[in-house]
Amino acid sequence: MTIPIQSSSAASQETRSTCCYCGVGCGVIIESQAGQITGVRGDPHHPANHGRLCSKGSTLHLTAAAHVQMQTRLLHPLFRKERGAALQPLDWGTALDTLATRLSATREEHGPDAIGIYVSGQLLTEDYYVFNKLAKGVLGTNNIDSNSRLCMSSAVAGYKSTLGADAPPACYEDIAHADTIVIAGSNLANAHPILMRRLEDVRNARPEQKLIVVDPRVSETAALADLHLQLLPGTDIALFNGLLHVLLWDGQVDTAFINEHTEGFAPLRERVRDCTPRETARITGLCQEDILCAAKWWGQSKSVLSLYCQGLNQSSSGTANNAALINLHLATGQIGRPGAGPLSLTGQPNAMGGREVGGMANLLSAHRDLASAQDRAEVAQFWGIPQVPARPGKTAVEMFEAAADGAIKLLWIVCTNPAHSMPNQNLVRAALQRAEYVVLQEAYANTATATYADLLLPAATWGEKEGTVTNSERRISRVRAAVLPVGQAKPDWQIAVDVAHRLGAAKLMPYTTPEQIWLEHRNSTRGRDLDITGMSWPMLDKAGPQQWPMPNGATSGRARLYTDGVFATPNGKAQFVDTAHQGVAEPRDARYPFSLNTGRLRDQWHGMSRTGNLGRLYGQTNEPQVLMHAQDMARLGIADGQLARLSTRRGEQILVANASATVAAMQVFAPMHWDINVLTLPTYCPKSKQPELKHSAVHIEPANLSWNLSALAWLPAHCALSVRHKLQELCKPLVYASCVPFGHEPDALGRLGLQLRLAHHEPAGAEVIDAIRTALGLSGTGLLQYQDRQRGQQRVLRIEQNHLLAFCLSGQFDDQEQLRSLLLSKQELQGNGRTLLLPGATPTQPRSPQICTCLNVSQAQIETVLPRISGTAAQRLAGLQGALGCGTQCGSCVPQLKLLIQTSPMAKH
Ligand SMILES: Nc1nc2c(c(=O)[nH]1)N[C@H]1C(S)=C(S)[C@@H](COP(=O)(O)OP(=O)(O)OC[C@H]3O[C@@H](n4cnc5c(=O)[nH]c(N)nc54)[C@H](O)[C@@H]3O)O[C@H]1N2
Ligand SMILES: Nc1nc2c(c(=O)[nH]1)N[C@H]1C(S)=C(S)[C@@H](COP(=O)(O)OP(=O)(O)OC[C@H]3O[C@@H](n4cnc5c(=O)[nH]c(N)nc54)[C@H](O)[C@@H]3O)O[C@H]1N2
Ligand code: SF4
Ligand SMILES: [Mo]
Repeated sequence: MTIPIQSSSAASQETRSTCCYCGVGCGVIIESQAGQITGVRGDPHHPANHGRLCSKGSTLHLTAAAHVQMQTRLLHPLFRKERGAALQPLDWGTALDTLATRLSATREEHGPDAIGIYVSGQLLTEDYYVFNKLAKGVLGTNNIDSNSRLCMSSAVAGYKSTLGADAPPACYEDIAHADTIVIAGSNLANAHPILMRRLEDVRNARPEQKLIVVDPRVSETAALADLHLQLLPGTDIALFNGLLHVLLWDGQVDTAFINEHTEGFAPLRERVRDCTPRETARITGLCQEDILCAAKWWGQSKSVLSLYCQGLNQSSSGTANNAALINLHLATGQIGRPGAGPLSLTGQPNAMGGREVGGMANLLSAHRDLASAQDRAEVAQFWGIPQVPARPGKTAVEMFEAAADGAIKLLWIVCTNPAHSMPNQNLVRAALQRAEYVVLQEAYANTATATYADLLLPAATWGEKEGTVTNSERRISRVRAAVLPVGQAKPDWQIAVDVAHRLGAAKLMPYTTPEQIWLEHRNSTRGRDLDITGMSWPMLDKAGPQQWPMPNGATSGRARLYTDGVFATPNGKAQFVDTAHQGVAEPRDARYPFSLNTGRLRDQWHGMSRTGNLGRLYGQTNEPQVLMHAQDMARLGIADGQLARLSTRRGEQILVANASATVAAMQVFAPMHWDINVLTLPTYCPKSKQPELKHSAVHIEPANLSWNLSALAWLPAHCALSVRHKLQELCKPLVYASCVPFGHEPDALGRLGLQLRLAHHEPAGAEVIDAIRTALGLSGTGLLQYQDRQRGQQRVLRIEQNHLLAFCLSGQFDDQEQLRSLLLSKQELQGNGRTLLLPGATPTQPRSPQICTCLNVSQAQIETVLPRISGTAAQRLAGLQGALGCGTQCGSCVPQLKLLIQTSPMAKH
């Protein structure tokens, strides 16, 4: 089947590409007109999504709207004369010369290992390939690591230590074939929504399929499980070993498979001898019946598929967590067949591609190992250089530790935001400050890391770049440019090549197109487990995405690996790993009695540089938040929505506390999209060096801040995001400051909303408050104002044509809800609005979270309609969809709709 790559009519053009968010790797069709992206829809021919997109993918074009780009993108190179000085523009030639000179000087003075390059699983394979070659082949250092260290390195180490190669053996189709699906430490509903849609389809078609979810939290995914194993944090190995114990006891292991295709079972069998259901229940906090039930379903199913992600990976025993789950598959022969296997979900769109080209401190091209002299020699020969350095490179956490110690002098950060996403931020920020030269290659202008950069290089991004990515099921898709990069932005590979040329390495980097880079990468895979010598660039263009391996002569890629029972180890046998329960690195104690878990929201992406520019993507959660058990909040005297102070051994942060039945007592959950990594722990798994971002011990108390400010305003969309940035900078010194957009922008009047909430120990200075009011259109004439010195309150409103346009309350108040809902609803005011100035005006309902992003349907609306809809859960869902339209567009909110249906009774007649 030939799929047109690009089609155009006189007015508009369509370009096939790939979504730049998660590792599902959905195909998109980008619509553009006159060099501007105007729309996006799912590619019906793409095998990952068959035309569907989630709430993030389906709003990609809005993030590329001209007014958003102009206010948020990095448009040309910038530099700082000295630390703390303002950024100034410079031309590309000077920027590249400066960087090349700095690199050479650092290498000369301190040796190549004084340079650290920190890259990202969001780079395309070709970008990644060039950066890896630049570090290891040109600069002569292995100090190149990736944010994949925070994400997939435990999965890599888990696969290699058991199956022999870093290759997920199953594929998405297996979701449809499996009799039992085990989702462990993955919140599929939020983090891989289109796979969740596939799973929902299967559950509708085959209700007998069993779903087990292993998660300490009632995540959106766990809530839909047939069996939710709500274990204590960090006890997965105990659970998996306990399941193996029961399977052995019940004679449900596959002895023939173990004998023929594996090694190392005896010590593991010995290990799990004591892992009785009772002991397992004691460690995991689960009840024995649930453990026995899970073992029964696993043992009696023809096919078991497991899907897993950061709940297993981000752990000080991350590699062992992965191996313990893979052990179960090997012991029961649940691998290499349709519907069976351990399928690690990749987080970022191209974490897989990065692993393929060896873009980490311990890896080399085409799944080679830096520790192996033979692999190093092969790569050196392939590149035509005398040698690849043997000294191990520094992994992410080690790299920032070395910069904080002064050993690494120059940091080149590409397509990641370490001042947000690395654990133990106080150390990371000290490292960025101490490093002599920090280069940030970014698509967006205002990320947390930009504050520390001496040189900012503007990168082209989604919609503007050409290359390839590989998704979670080993499928390589083309990424295509629909428009030219904004401003002076350049593709990442191009920037690396330009610098290499200035370092005298033009011969090693002769590339002028991504295709040339991909061809070199392809050749490096010849004879390796990920051999793609049977693919070609025109084939990817004509026949669409392909799975690896696909060696020369093959007519298609392989959907499943190890179907013949031969594994990627030297003797072809898979290895059991003797995994022992270790628990979390920082257990709770009397001083830090809560366990802090972190993870993802459905509509936001990491540091929010892209998703955070759309008002509609804050509909679900619009403030830096921590979810707590209601009883814990009551005991600590924290009311719902109040600010709480969280502190760990490393730092403290103020967050809005919200009561939630999804977290167990003494456990709390904070979305990773806000600045919470001042709290988290850098301790890492000794094998994978992946840090334990999911668990730290935390103390919580009411924040008790006496001064507050709450402001909302409708602003012209062409300036609202710039105002937001200005406010964020202005309010940085305050202990709590949050400023986010709201609304389906731009509205009919071309406006976007901004919401500001501040809190501090003492009143902010008059000049700060004046600046805030000016930025929000609350200065000058035509305002309504009220000051109550006694109660320390100030209220300012702007009303135009009988509509509330903006308000700001400061001091002590607790009655902003009425103003809020008036402003959000754009209702016409009765009278002149003066009554709105009075404190304690009529209380109204608090804000109801938005559930459906596409159609802007709130939880309150759903809860009003639901009691009137009767029938089975499926009928009520259909009724709800019919009544309000929610969940009928991208479907990302369907898991939440199901939850609301579960908890909402039908009206009695
Ligand atoms: N919307 C959205 N989607 C994304 C991303 C995003 O930023 N936003 N990021 C992408 C990336 S890079 C990644 S890596 C993936 C991450 O995808 P996931 O790993 O699915 O997402 P998380 O929310 O980080 O964590 C998953 C779950 O692990 C659970 N967990 C915590 N501790 C434990 C434990 O000890 N054991 C077990 N079994 N579970 C535990 C958490 O409660 C959480 O529900 O998402 C990708 N998709
Ligand atoms: N507490 C806690 N912390 C975590 C996690 C957690 O679960 N809990 N998860 C960890 C995980 S799994 C991950 S993957 C990391 C993610 O952490 P980061 O990598 O820091 O996350 P992003 O915000 O996606 O950063 C990518 C940056 O690249 C920029 N960008 C986008 N496109 C391009 C491009 O084409 N070129 C260039 N040069 N730049 C571009 C974006 O603007 C963005 O700022 O966070 C980790 N941190
Ligand atoms: S599931 Fe959503 S975020 Fe992930 S690739 Fe598909 S559309 Fe993009
Ligand atoms: Mo990730």
